Amino acid sequence: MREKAILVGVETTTNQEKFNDSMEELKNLTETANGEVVAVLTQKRQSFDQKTMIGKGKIAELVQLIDAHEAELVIFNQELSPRQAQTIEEYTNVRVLDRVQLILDIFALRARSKEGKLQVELAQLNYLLPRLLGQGSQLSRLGGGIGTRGPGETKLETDRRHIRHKIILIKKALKEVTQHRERSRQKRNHSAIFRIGLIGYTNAGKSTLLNQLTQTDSYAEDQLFATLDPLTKKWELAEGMEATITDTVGFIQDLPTQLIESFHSTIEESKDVDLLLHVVDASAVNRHQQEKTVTELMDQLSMNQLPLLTVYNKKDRLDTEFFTPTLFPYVLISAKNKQDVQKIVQAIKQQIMEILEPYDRWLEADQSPLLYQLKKQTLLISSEYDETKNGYQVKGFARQQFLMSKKLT
Ligand SMILES: Nc1nc2c(ncn2[C@@H]2O[C@H](COP(=O)(O)OP(=O)(O)OP(=O)(O)O)[C@@H](O)[C@H]2O)c(=O)[nH]1
Ligand SMILES: [Mg+2]
Repeated sequence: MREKAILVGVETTTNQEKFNDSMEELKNLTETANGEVVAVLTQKRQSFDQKTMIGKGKIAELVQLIDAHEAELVIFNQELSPRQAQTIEEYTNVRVLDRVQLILDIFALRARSKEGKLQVELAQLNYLLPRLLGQGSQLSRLGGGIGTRGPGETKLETDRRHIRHKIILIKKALKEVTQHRERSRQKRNHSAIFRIGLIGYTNAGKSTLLNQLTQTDSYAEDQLFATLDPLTKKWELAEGMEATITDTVGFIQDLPTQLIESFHSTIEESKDVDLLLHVVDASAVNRHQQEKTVTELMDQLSMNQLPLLTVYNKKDRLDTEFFTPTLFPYVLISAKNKQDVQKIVQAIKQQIMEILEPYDRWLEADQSPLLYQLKKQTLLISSEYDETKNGYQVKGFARQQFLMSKKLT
């Protein structure tokens, strides 16, 4: 059963540019959280109302809407202060959430790994803590439904002290998981494998692209935040070179800061790559806004130094004649089209050739184990056997480190 929700948004002079898109996104988010949007209430104001965000008159309108649609909850697009949420609840007698809580709820639904679950719980508790103004009602309603889910919901204590204690425990557990991850990351660093990371706005098609490239079934769905935990898969180029591709959680506008902090270690992981693929839904009406959100977050997370290839996706939904790219270098593809996937493979190869060092060497015939290594661990472009000299002329691209360790420089 989908819960009936009413969305509320306040348009001010500071947010008017993004307002419609962000209301549309709030609707998608609500549906992703298994809610049904029965009505949308918007209002233009100079500034937010201190007590109720939307003011008394509009609250009365909201109450009428709730009655008319038998709505079970109200979701505000703006972040509510604890007192505002409480006041609005008193007027409306239904559950009141804001955008941050909704996003946290979706993350709670989606988290699969131990680390992901801990991160969501930490973010939820951090959000909850300043909101516990000693009112018991706030927590006693944690029974079920949108905004109440989370790994720790049943154990949530009504007491701030308890929550603080819990935060400490989670941080400790998280540290252990992170250290474990760090160890395996270092192990991976020692191997010369080329690492590719996927980033992009939620629903852009990252998981679909990963599946197409690696021909496996990771979790692709037309839902926001289908992927929460990073997922690394092995990928082999036609030339034989082995690489890994890591899928990550999709970015979103106004990503709550609590979340960015909680997911730091996951995001750190996607910084540890040789090449970033920024997947953009080229058919999204608010494409430019989405691009901007991602590039700004990349700046904030100091990811802007990494080699980057933009993948404009969902070409099939687009009149390509009128398509103007904004980010370079780029490829325009449909991740659902097998031939297009070849296009992106070519573009990735081009990037690899720019990132790695070229080599052009002679190998004696008895060096065939090294030839095998060159095939697997470097981008071997050609290897020509010369009968008279009994050896191979090999050309390709490899890490400097690799070339040095094999004395190929
Ligand atoms: N028409 C069309 N749909 C696509 C294409 N690529 C992906 N999709 C669809 O877009 C939706 C989202 O794809 P995902 O691969 O789950 O997107 P994502 O970027 O991994 O999303 P998150 O994990 O939520 O960040 C799915 O319904 C896909 O089937 C494409 O080239 N064309
Ligand atoms: Mg995904």
